[in-house]
Amino acid sequence: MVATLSAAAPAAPRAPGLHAQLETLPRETLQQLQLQRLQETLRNAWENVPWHQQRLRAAGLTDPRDLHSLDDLRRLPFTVKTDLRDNYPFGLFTRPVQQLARLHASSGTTGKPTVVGYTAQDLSTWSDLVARSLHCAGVRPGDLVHNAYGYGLFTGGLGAHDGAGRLGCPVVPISGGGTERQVALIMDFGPRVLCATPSYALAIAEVAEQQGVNLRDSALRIGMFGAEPWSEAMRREIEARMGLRAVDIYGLSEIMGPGVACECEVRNGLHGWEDHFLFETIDPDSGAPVPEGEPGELVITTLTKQALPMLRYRTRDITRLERSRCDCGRTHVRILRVTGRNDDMLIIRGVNVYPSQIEAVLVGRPGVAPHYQLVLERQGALDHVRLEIEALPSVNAADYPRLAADATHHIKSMIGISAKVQVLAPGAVPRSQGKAVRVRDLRPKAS
Ligand code: DLL
Repeated sequence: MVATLSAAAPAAPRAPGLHAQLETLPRETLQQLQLQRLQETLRNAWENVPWHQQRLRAAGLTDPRDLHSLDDLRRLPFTVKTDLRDNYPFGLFTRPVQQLARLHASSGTTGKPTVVGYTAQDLSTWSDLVARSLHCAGVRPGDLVHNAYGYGLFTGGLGAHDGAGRLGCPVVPISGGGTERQVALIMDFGPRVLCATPSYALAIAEVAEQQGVNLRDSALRIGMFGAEPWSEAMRREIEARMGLRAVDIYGLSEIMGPGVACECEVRNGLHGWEDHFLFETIDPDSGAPVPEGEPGELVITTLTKQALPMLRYRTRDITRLERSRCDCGRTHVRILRVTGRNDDMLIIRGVNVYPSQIEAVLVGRPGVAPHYQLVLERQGALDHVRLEIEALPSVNAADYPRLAADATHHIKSMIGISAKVQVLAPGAVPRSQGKAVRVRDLRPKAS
């Protein structure tokens, strides 16, 4: 029987969680723990990373113990991605690389990768948090996990792998790519859980359909999807084609990797694990805090990371924070679906647009496949945006102009922009094996 909620008595948690006590800590207790851990993090950064100490001194701190409340966090300077690049490769680590257990890196589109390091303790914390996230999404010990996140320097593969292991789940470490084989192993091994980017999950579904395999007949029940923005429309599409429950999992390598936040069964925002991280949202232009519930750039401070503590890291991800209690009983903040990155935002004739908004309109439209790319071009002095969409195989080429007109109309009425839509034949939009490339910038590079 489902417990009814009443305003007077908070409902007993329906999903107590893997770390039940920690996941339901009253806010005051959580904040005490956060302050204590923040002070320790600051001391670690101050004493072991000259760069941090210099910047904290410049911000007016004379001693790392000079931080007495969580509100004092605002006195600390932000850290940005270029700070990691400028200190490449190990300049922000608190200890020599010989004392670390692992390195990961994210490949930048320009220049050097961003390198992140973990102590053995950091890896253990990470596994705990991914295990907690998987459990929060409904995964249970013994569930077979098909892990199609890329293994290697990307944090997705090994992060999900270790977390599943920590929960007591056997893992198929297939990594990304070789999509026909993925389909065969899903049918033969019977995993209950699929870990992949949402765009790659869709690519797996498509190949299965081309092979005449119905993944709805497989044992898959839960999809742990993240590493890129995706829409509710995409969630419905994947759920319909794979017959599973699609859950959003968030993270970034600079902070840890997957498992910084994850949806629970209520799926009304992703629980950001506040015993390990502090979450803020700021106005991306002014850096000022935005009121709770308003969209802003997510800023994260780590509270337990040893090798690479991060102070007020600007993620460039745009989201909203909700601190009201979730129906699941967890007290940790809810980070609403990340709609996109600040740097992915396009300004089309004065209107700010994220690719995921376009996706939300396109996916599920009759005759249109859920694959698309935005192409940026320069014509004369002006930037132009072309939207390439793909027709379903069942659509006759003579109907492409009608599809284009239909998409143009819906994008105009729902997002407010006039897009130039081009309909391509089935298969023409490149398929992802990891993070999908949604924007192709063909504009001449500034010299
Ligand atoms: O993508 C870590 C990860 C792996 C998360 C597997 C979830 C699952 P990075 O490669 O450093 O790390 O990329 C981090 O990806 O700042 C967001 O812009 C985006 N991102 C990650 N998860 C989500 C999500 C991993 N659930 C960057 N929704 C982040 C939207 C996401 N964007």
